[in-house]
Amino acid sequence: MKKEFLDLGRQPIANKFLKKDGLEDEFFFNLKVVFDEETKLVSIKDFVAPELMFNEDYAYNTSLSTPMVNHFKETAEMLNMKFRPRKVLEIGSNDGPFISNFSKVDSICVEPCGNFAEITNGMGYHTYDNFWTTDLSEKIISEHGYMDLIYSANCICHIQDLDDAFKAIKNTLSPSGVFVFEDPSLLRMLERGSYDQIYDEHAHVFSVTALNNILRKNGLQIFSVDNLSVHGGSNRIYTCHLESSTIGDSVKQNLKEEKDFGIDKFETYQIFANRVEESKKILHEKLSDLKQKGKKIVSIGATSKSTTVFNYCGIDSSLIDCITDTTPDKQGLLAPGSHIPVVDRESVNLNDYDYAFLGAWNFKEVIANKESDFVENGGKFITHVPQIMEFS
Ligand code: JHZ
Repeated sequence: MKKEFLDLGRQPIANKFLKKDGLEDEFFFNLKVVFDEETKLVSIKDFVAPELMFNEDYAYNTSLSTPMVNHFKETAEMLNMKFRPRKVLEIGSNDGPFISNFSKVDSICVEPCGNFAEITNGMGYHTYDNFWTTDLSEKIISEHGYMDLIYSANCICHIQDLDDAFKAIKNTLSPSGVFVFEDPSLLRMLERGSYDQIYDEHAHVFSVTALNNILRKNGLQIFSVDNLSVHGGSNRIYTCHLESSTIGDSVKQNLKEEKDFGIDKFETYQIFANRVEESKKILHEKLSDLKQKGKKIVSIGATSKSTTVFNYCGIDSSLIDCITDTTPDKQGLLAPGSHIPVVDRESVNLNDYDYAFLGAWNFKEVIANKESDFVENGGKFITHVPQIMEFS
């Protein structure tokens, strides 16, 4: 049975940045979150139609993020060394920072956002401009054969029907093949109070516990887990066909850590929900108070996560003047729901502001280092993770 524990209110499409004249038909939905007592999976209660989120207007370019490009290069090198795969498939390849480390002859991509599928096709990687399903997996097997490595980053948690996705992966994997994927960690979200990991695209936030249950049901087993710092705390999950590898200590350790935290208990989620409501109250009060004192506030990073925060906490351009973002496709547009203007970082003198809210809190160190001049001039950062606080 699925039990609701959190209501994040009326939310827009998190990555759909808007033109001033495109506000009337903005799509909204109710973002409620449920816990499945049987599988222990945490999911959005009412999914948004995938075509509304993942299409040719998708605005998140991985290659514009140097830390993430480095992360994917290192990941590709490590997987190459460990598994020496010949045939490689990436699901959700975005603009190609991972697949570009593999051979064009033996590697293929699946990417439903047309703008990105065009890029990796242009780079020479056969890219299917489709959602990942069992139907597509059959087509891929007939055209390319079985895969030795299937990799996916920040994409499997976007897939609403996990049973179908995992069945399709099992079908496509060669007998000794591995399926490796990484997504934000539910445990880290619960520990850090980072409720903004929940938005339309994240149909689920994964624990190792829930994945272990669902993968097994679909003929796959987890044999290793890496805990990563990217995206505010993620897990890299290594899987293979059932019984085809021994289960490593990292799996047992992660399952134990999650059990000790109470990840399998509904009460844990009720406590989290209370913390989230408190965070909303404090953040809104803090920003309102600063504004009343005549302070100017900017936000850094027009992230999907900040869409959740601003819409849940009722934060708009009366509190935050603008959001700076390095992504050209977001600049000159209005942030989803809050309609705060998104501007190029280069067009803003940060020293004109007293406070900078970290929409991209997961890049806290990178941003603090880059913006040391702001701090030297008396500027302060505000973050809501792990609790509402100022720092400089
Ligand atoms: P970032 C994305 O979420 C979307 P987001 C996606 N759905 C997903 O699953 C998660 O990642 C994992 C900008 N920036 O990576 C660049 C600056 O402006 O936290 C990006 O627009 N200045 C695939 O959107 C944004 O911030 C900087 O100095 O929450 C970061 O977005 C830096 C470092 C970044 O992901």
